[in-house]
Amino acid sequence: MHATATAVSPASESASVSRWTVDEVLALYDLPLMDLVWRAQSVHREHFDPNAIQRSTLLSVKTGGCSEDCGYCSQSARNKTDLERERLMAVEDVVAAAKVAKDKGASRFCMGAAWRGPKDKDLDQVLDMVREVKSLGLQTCVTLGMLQEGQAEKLKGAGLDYYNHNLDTDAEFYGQVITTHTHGDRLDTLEQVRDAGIKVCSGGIIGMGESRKNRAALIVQLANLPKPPESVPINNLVPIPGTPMAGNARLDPFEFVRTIAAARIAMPTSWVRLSAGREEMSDELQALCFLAGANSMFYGERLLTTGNPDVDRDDALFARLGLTAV
Ligand code: SAM
Ligand code: DTB
Ligand code: SF4
Repeated sequence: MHATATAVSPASESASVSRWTVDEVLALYDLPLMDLVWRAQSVHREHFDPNAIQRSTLLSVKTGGCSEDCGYCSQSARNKTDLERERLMAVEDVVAAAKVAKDKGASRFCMGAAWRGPKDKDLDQVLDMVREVKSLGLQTCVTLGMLQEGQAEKLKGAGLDYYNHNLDTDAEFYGQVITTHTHGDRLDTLEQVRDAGIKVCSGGIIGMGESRKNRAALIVQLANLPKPPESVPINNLVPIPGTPMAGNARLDPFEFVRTIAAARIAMPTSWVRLSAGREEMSDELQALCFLAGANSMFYGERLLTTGNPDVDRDDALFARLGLTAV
């Protein structure tokens, strides 16, 4: 028998902290889809305008040649992908791309680097990028890998709004995807970001061969952080030729919708981002994701190294659904 729509709520709840268990999130996944989506949409409407979607544009400012062995990633030097490596971009080229993103209607510009973590000399150049992009009136986000002590404070000092650092998958499954760093390392960086007063962007990837229980556990690990991330990207694996995950079976799209809904319910005040994998999704599937509580997306023709829907297609989708960009 399925759980009823009202039977599932976090085990302990106080004004500021809610603690979810994996069983509770699994019970959400087990709801009939209509009950789950209805519940997610109800929670969503308590905290957000249901027709407003936040749009971030991504730019890979340093591409490929990464020392880490993340099994999904086109940019790991260990994976035999045909990606061209590129050095850290010049600040003026980054600013030019940010201006284009702003003119097209993005509110946040997110700069990604294929590093295990930044060296201090490279960080100085990223700090200039952050200052200049911010001065255009855009929110700023960077994703640079693991931070060492003092680096988060420098980013905060440059005016950084968000740091993206995904937990990516359940702690239990992590070692089957990545061996060059640990889930605990990711948590350490998230703590440094939080302590420096930068907003946290952290989510994960599904479709990597993990179980539904792993997916539920990832959501629990995000929701039960000392403070849930302000922004939670949910990525559908983009299978990249030359990576160990190139041949992964495609996840049932409704499982993706269920994951969005579970994230929305477990993290009611976070922005949940419908992230990688959108290019392959129909407009109808994306609409279902918004109904399930997604209220953010990547906007612009490229993610980091792979494609994203054309701006024209997204603008048409917004018009068809009556969505507004924030
Ligand atoms: N090196 C930094 C790090 O690992 O945090 C920043 C860049 S890394 C590419 C940023 C995120 O992109 C990863 O944590 C992962 O969630 C996502 N990602 C990378 N490759 C992906 C793929 N093939 N499909 C879906 N998401 C992917
Ligand atoms: C996130 O969660 N997804 C973005 C962003 N944060 C950095 C990256 C998606 C990358 C997809 C594969 C690629 O383009 O290389
Ligand atoms: Fe490197 Fe990040 Fe890709 Fe892992 S996900 S290989 S750390 S760029």
